[in-house]
Amino acid sequence: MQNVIKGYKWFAFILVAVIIWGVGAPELLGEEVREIGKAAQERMTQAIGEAKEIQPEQLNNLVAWIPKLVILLIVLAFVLAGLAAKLVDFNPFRNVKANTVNASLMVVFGLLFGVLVVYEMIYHAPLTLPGASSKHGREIDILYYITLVITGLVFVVMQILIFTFAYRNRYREGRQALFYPENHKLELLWTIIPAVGLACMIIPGLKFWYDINHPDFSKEKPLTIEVVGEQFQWRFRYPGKDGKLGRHAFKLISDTNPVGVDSSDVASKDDFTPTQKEIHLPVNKPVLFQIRAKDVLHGVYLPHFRVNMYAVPGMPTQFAFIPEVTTEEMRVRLNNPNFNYEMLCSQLCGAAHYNMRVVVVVESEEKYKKWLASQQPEVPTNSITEAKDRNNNTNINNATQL
Ligand SMILES: [Cu+2]
Repeated sequence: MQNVIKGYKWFAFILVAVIIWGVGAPELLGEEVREIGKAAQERMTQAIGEAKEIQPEQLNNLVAWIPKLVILLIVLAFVLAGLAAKLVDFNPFRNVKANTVNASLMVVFGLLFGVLVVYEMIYHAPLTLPGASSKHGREIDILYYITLVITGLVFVVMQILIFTFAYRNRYREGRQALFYPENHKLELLWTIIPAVGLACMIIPGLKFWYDINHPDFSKEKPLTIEVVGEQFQWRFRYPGKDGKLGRHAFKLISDTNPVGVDSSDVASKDDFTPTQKEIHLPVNKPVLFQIRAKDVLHGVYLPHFRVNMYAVPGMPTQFAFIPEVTTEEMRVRLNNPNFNYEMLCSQLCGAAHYNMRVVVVVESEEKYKKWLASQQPEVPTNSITEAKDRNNNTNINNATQL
């Protein structure tokens, strides 16, 4: 009782202090604060004027506020009831065993949580990616399922143990915790079991990742495509009939030569950039993306093929893969006539990051050849020699491959 009154005294003191500060502070702080205060007052008067003519949508906004107000009122009611109960020294929970109630609630929470996990896995399953459409992608899917099974098992077992122990070992009078300093068998167990689990995930991961990064091109030469990321689009360069991409140098980059192609290299003469915002790939042929970036970090991301590789300014990267399912086959498989493979940027590279989306068409050899025939080679106007003259820069050759 005494404490409650004491608390109110403090509350009254703070309230008075705030009022005095609110009234007095502008005087103390001077002209500037008075100006701000005046502007705020004007805005408020204006807002009140506008609020007088309530439009239907504003009425809807007001209606949307009702649940929040109700919640606020309930909270206030609880606070007031709590204060009142304290004042008259009334406690309805006096005879309730709080530890037992909390332990039981913990079990209820655990069960609800479990139901929610299962529901979530079923409800959002259709939003996950379909099976991989590339050779190495199927290996990545295997890794994914190994990890999912191991971590899933650990998750379920651990949750059951956590909630069971929270209930079983709740506080009860007269029971004391057991002092149990060491048990070598137990320590061995909880070291070896996680180690085996981790090894099952990491060893195949190392093997698959090595294979992905060391593709075997001895049997078949890959189709090499240059991918250049910039804010905010991807630029592609296909080799022409010679199958070779011409040299490039970042110092050659200009308005008319956006990826810095060296036109003095014969191999660059027949290179082309796809005319539409889509790239075409032949099915079952190895493709090698040679990746670079002009400005910031981007990420070459083709989720259906399980391809994801950084595009880093000043550091060329690459990714090789074999698309195995054509767009047409995928449309039938997913029963979705509008399905398209797509390539995205996996790094939040700036305001128009979303713009870095390109349709990827995987098609049969014949269709791919037809598409190739429809593309025009484009030769940029400047070459290394011209740039040398222009910049009078002798180091330009050193920069050729960056
Ligand atoms: Cu980007």
